[in-house]
Amino acid sequence: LALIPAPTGPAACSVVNPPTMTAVGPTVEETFIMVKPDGVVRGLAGRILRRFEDKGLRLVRSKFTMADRNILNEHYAHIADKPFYPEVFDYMTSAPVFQMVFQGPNAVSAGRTLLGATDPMQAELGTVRGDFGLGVDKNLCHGSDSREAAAKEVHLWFRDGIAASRSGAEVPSLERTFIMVKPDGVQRGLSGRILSRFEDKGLRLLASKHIEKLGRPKLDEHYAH
Ligand code: IDP
Ligand code: MG
Repeated sequence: LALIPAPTGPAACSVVNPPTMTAVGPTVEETFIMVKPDGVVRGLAGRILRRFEDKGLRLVRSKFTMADRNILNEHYAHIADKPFYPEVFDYMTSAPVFQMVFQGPNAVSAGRTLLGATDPMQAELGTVRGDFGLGVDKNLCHGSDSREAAAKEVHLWFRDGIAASRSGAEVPSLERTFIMVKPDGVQRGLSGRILSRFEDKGLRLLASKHIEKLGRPKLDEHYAH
């Protein structure tokens, strides 16, 4: 402790006369994050979700679905005239996507930082793309790049609510099981860790939804026994 210089100047004054906390501080934002088909197929949805929860962002919506083709075209309107867009479209519709909305201070830029650069070969290690990807054609995850884009994307992908969505990837001969992360797990930001345990075991996610508050009738039926 003796080695740490004593604070001087304005910082020292603030100890005596602390500034009020209300006027400053980052704004709470929402951002739209989507695990792309390569991330889903490789069983990385939970690990990716976990990184956002570990950062302190709060999961407020999610669904697991095949991307609607029309919405996808709207979502990627800014690259629709690029020569690589047909490839992007085929990739994005090749398997289900896992879509999420996170809330938190500076959620948009925090989300972009967690993702890393668009090209995984340029992305820093420690980021989702840097750690898990090898090429720009399969970069694992989407994240809104501005508050405006986030508002637009949340509206685009969630305007129909969070109806139970099916991936269309079911294999009838295989068994299915129903897993529910309970409120304490969700509130403590453990959804990603729990989901990744199932994916790591080799089980495939087939459907998912985030329910803000369970209704009594549904609960009564679930716990009828
Ligand atoms: P972003 O996802 O990092 O915001 P954008 O420039 O918005 O990057 O591009 C949207 C998506 O288009 C990228 O995430 C990637 O999947 C795809 N993409 C971008 N550039 C290329 C490319 O040169 N070849 C193939 N796909 C690309
Ligand atoms: Mg973008």
